[in-house]
Amino acid sequence: MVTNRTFTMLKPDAVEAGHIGAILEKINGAGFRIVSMEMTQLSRKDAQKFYEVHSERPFYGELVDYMSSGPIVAAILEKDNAVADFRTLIGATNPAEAAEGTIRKLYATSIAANAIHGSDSDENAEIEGSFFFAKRAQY
Ligand code: RTP
Ligand code: MG
Repeated sequence: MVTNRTFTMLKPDAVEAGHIGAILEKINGAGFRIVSMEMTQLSRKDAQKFYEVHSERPFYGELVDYMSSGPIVAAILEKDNAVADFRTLIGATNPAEAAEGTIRKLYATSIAANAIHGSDSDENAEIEGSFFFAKRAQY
């Protein structure tokens, strides 16, 4: 049985709206094990680095402002087929297009303030998890 990992962040809108508990229940209920977790706030520099891949996109400035605007919850999650299954659980980037029952359909307010991040590949899951948790133990 292959077990692997993905990385998530509950974004500032979801934390501010008090949805941490409900979202973590959805994540656990879908069979993900929380391996590491931290509530913190990104500096502008952290947000720029985390989303560097989007630095040429028109929404980059808005994304950096938003992601550094308040506390977030970062976590490493473990499950078979973690990356793909987690992307299914969170739903489409734009909540207006997200499937019923997905975290973004339930909790996102806009394409920018879309409640939650999920890694898009095994390679990025590793890079993003290390960005937050490299210096500490991963259980
Ligand atoms: P994420 O990386 O956060 O999991 O989201 P994603 O893969 O579904 O979407 P991606 O294309 O990687 O975009 C990253 C984040 O940028 C914001 N965004 N804003 N205003 C816009 O048109 C726009 N497009 C994307 C969203 O917060 C998106 O999650
Ligand atoms: Mg992405």
